[in-house]
Amino acid sequence: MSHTVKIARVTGRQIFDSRGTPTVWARVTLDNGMSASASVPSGASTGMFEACELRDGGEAYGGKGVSQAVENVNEEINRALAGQTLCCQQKLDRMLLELDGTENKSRLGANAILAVSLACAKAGAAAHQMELFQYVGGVSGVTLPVPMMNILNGGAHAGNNVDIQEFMIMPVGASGFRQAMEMGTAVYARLGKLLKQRGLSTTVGDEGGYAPDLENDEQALAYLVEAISAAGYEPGRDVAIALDAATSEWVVEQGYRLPKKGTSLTRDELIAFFTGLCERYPIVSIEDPLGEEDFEGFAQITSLLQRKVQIVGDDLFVTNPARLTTGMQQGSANAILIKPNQIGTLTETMDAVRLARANGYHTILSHRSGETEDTSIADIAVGLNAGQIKTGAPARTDRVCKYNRLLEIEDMLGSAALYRGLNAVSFL
Ligand code: 2PG
Ligand code: MG
Repeated sequence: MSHTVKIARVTGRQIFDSRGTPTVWARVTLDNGMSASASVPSGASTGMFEACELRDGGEAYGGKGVSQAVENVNEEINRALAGQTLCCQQKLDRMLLELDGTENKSRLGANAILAVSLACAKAGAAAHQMELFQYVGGVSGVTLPVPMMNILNGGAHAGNNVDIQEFMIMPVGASGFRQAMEMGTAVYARLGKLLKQRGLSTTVGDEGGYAPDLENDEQALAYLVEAISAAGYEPGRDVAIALDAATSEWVVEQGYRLPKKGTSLTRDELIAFFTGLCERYPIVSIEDPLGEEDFEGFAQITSLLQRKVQIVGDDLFVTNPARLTTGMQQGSANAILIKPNQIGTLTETMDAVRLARANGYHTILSHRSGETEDTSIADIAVGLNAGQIKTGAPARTDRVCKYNRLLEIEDMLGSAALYRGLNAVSFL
């Protein structure tokens, strides 16, 4: 019986993410000889309220080495978990939290803790001869997420002159995930052709989307609409648009300043800018339209747009149930981005999803701009019926591996698989 299976040891290693930056990998080996590994991603536009990513500092790797975090896995965490029964993810995660003992996981590192937490879940799934999505969600985890595919990159993820970080497409009119991929890849290819025809760059940013210099940010939206139509789809009905403005990167003392263009805006002007874009383009979702401390501004834009547009808190909530509670009390946003490494354990990630859903907020599982080959977020999205996933362009293996895993899960679920299309995003 698998509940008698025990953890034999936990090992860690420094590996590299998709930007060539060190990150943490961990393996959990069981006393029956089975094992599972996981690795953690890393952000560039990191929220100030995220759990602590422990980095070495100093000269090596530009200060970004993770040898201390890896040592914590190999030493303290290994000592604490070796011999533990692999019975309950919540119990193992609580042990990790207590062992760390800090508010933001700064002693052992959220990168060390999450790698072990996810490896425990994968080992648990393997010991029960289950897929990870089934282990996470049981028989109720059957919803394939609507992908948000970031096909034009700007902000901190690209060297171009575009300030908005992510211009994404959502194949809301697809009947299932496989068709969503067919639609998304067709639009991505069309956009590449269009940019080439206009003499614009088709090099890509950190998440695999094109990163051309443009006359202004709005032009990106016009290109997306043109690419959607050119691929044979109706903008808004078949394929809609989502933005991540990541405006925490724009915050200055007096309001906001677009880092690349140098334009200054007040909060009201920023809100007017986004509501204007929503009138002119088929936008169904905007993430971080205001800064990470501006619960009030978030509440204002939410009340203006909430019937039509999903307002997503990423840096605002940082997958943290306490910050989400503050937001819910004030009516800030109506959706939450869920990034396991912002909070640091699988259990707390699941808590955030549950709290959001119980209060009518939409949930979007998300990658980071620095990624690895780990596909856990695909399984978590299905297991928890999150409804949406954001994991980059349908290009570059660090992004596509998540989409490919979802294709595999859709096949495994067969006729049980659900895809909610526009219902996953809308509030009508
Ligand atoms: C975001 C993420 C992922 P980063 O802002 O939503 O796209 O970026 O990982 O750089 O924080
Ligand atoms: Mg974001």
